[in-house]
Amino acid sequence: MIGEHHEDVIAAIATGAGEGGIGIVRLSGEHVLDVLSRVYTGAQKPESFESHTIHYGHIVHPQSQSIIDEVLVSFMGAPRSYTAQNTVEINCHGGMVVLNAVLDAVIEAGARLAEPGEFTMRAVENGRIDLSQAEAVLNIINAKTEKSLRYAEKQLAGGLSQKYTAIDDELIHMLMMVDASIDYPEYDIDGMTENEIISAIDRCVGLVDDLLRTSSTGKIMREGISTLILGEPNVGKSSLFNALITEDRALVTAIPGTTRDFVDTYLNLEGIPFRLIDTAGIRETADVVERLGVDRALSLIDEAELIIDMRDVSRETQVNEMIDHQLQQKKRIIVYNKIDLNSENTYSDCDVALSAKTGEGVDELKAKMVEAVQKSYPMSDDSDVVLNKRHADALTEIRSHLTEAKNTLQAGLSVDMAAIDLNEALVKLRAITGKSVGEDIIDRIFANFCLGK
Ligand SMILES: Nc1nc2c(ncn2[C@@H]2O[C@H](COP(=O)(O)OP(=O)(O)OP(=O)(O)O)[C@@H](O)[C@H]2O)c(=O)[nH]1
Ligand SMILES: [Mg+2]
Repeated sequence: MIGEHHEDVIAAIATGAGEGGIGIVRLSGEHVLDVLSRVYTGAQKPESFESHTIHYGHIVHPQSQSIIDEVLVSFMGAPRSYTAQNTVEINCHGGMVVLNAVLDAVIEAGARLAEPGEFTMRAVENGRIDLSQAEAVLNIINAKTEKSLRYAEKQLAGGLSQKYTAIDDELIHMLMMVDASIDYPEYDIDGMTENEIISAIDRCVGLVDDLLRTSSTGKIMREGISTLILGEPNVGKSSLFNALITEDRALVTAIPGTTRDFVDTYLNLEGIPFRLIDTAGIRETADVVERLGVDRALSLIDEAELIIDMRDVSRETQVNEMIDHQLQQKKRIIVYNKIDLNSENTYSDCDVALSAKTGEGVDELKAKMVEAVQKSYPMSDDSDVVLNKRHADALTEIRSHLTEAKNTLQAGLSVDMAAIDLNEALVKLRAITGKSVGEDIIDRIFANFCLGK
């Protein structure tokens, strides 16, 4: 179990792998300055460093005292640091060889290599942040757009934690009422307490629902809106894909059936991440490879959140009954392509008429894509959004325990039985915030962290 040896000084390379101007080796633990003093030479001895100061010097080998690198060392004293413990950051030159040499030196000087996520875990264990805020650190690192970043930053600042605390308070209050009515049934005049509990449950379900509504936005911020470009062969799907991402990624030729396997990439439109997928043109075909591509395209329809249904204005579109029915259930933008071939015409029976070749109408399509998403997902900048699937799953379970407790009370069954469900709801909620949370959950979360975080 990580985090057991809380007094250890832990160390890791905190910056990304590869070359950079600067690389950082981070250390945390009560006796971090002792470790540093064995590998650092400079004008001032580490023992006398004041908190939140930076020092110029050299990292040297702890035995031979030979110089490893010229560095800037910053010291953040407890509790005003990332981990809320004494923390040192060694700013070295940014190559992997030098960073590894500095890391080896501090480990020889008494530090221990940190487990993935151990720095953030110490911040949780020291009560500086809760578990949902720790996950926000990962959300920040993985943010796909500036909008997802903003939601993650709000989560780190404790916006969601406050909402969870409000639900926690309600649940504790209910459990106290339940306990009271079990211990002193004589005070329950005409089911007063039960009614009170039922209305508290309703209030609590309201709070949970408010959060659950944001989780669909969270999902798309996490995974992107899966957007399928679909149509017959040769209508210009790959050309549109390339025009949208302004890059020549997908193969384009005049030969129908060019795209086989799907091609996908992320596209950021006004802070909304779209996972754009170019697919094989849909048609009956004897070609085995092309048919696999067509099957794959069809199998993606179910999962897609948005379909760009593409047609070619220079020829008749064959309506494919089977897909057409499937597509009608979906959010769909009907696009006519190649308007440059037929410039006199006006097109009223589609959502956007464009030319992937000249770029005319492509911006209009982008606006339609954004509009389609904004209609279905709340995206105000100042709302707290449940980004993590783990939270959304727990909230769903909390909701069903609350409903179960209410049903029990309304059916006139024993209050003890309702108490079991309310307790379960509290356990699930605490698993989100990490208050007395099972260690297995903590391990799973921190295993996704990288070293040095
Ligand atoms: N004139 C004109 N030609 C276009 C336009 N868009 C695509 N084309 C041409 O249409 C042909 C097919 O384009 P692709 O983008 O490969 O079409 P696709 O739908 O991906 O085709 P498959 O992968 O075979 O299903 C190519 O010769 C393109 O240059 C357009 O807006 N105007
Ligand atoms: Mg193609």
